[in-house]
Amino acid sequence: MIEKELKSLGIANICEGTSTGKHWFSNGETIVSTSPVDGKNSGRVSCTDKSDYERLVAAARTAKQEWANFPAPQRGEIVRQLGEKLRLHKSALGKLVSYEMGKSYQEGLGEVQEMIDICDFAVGLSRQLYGFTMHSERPEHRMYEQYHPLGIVGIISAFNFPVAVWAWNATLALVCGNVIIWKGSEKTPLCSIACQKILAEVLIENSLPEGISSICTGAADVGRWMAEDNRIDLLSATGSTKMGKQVAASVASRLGKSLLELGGNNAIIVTAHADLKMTIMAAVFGAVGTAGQRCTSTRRLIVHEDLYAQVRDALIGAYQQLKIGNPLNTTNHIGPLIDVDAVKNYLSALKEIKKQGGKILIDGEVLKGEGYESNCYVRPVVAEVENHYAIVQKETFAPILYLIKYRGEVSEAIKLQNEVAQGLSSSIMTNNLQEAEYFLSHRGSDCGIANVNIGTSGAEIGGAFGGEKETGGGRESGSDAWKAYMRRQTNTINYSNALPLAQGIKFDF
Ligand code: UN1
Repeated sequence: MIEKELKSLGIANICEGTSTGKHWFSNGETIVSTSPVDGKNSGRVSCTDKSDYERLVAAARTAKQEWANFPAPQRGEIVRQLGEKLRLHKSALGKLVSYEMGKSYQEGLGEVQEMIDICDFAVGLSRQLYGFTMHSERPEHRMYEQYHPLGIVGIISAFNFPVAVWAWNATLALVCGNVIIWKGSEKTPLCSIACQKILAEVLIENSLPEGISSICTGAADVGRWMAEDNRIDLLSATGSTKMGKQVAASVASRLGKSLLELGGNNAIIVTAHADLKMTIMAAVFGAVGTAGQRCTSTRRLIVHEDLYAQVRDALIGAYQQLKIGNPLNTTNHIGPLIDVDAVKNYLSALKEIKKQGGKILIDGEVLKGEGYESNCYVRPVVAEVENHYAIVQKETFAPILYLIKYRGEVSEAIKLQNEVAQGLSSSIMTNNLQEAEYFLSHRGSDCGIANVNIGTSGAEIGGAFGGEKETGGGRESGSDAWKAYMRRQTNTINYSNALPLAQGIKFDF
């Protein structure tokens, strides 16, 4: 199915396990990557064992000085070349993402586009790693701050964005002068290998040490080695809240730095002043796009009672038109879940909704028959629920949309929206200025992302991406998220012949 793409990405032989020599290859046990699209094997990849891990950390340590010595704009030039290669490989990599992960080909291409965009962003940033200057309280003194590379940045990413989240972290970390070690998801190892191969080629072409970028493959063990390793100066982890809590505890116990981007429980508030057509578009894409497996997926729709019946009926109508099937076929809207374990979670959530008193409007099922042989295709669900149900409070990584009714003012809807443990993305659909501004004010959404008249998913790379509460508090991607990848230093320089002390203290002897 993707032989041609693996060849054009130059990783066909690697995925058959016939690789030779390079330091980022591993010798541990073999995992087989199974595509949720057709249930077939797409390649075999060997996991990183402890001695491989030590080898690649050693390679990173050797490379880090040379890379940090390289001026930042020249580091930007390397990232520019990475962006150029990604442009060349966009369709092959997009198709690999779609086949290995199961998202639609359009979304696979979109993910690669995000990588290209963040490369462009990082190239510009490489000339803008600015610090402030301050006026000193002492005469003939100067104060300023500057940012230095941290050293080694570890990246842990999830299956749902198998290439873009790496790029957000990798490109910023690199222009900031760090070397990187990446543990991608063990569910999408070919995507990780493809990215590593593309970047390694750029490094080789520029006679730079390959230890600037390494990957390790494997499950929780490998993540644990990284979290416990004080040679990793920053660990940026994207994934479940459960994983994040383990990483946070482990990194904190060595007083290390972590950057966490974890689960969401994202809501769209639909007020009585919402545009119905836009609302339905935003809600349906947010809930079923990537089969509900984005951390920004819309999980809850909090609708004003005046519009409730209309929204419910329009949603049911829209869901009936959705086509579920092979994501490489662009006429389908929804592809498979990542694997049969994800299907199990979906089925148990469905059971819980019913048990806890939810009313199912569009029932779910696992699809059988031709085209659904992988057993990973499910029908998206819509259910009427109450916000406080335990199942609604949980992030279920599946296309399940909860419909919740509110009465009265927008503050009532915001209260419901904020009454969950997670705080990633949120949005309000309204043409009423007061409602929109209230939602964006400090009394409004408590999330890291708050949108007006667009949905909860599909964030652009230019903004800082991340959220509050159990989402972990970290920010990746745009704005000044780069600061997390550097260490800040405050410098005070005395160019007088005296030594006045700060705060007017006298110390004569
Ligand atoms: C994620 O789901 O981990 O907002 C990241 C979006 C994407 C990023 C999602 N640009 O949907």
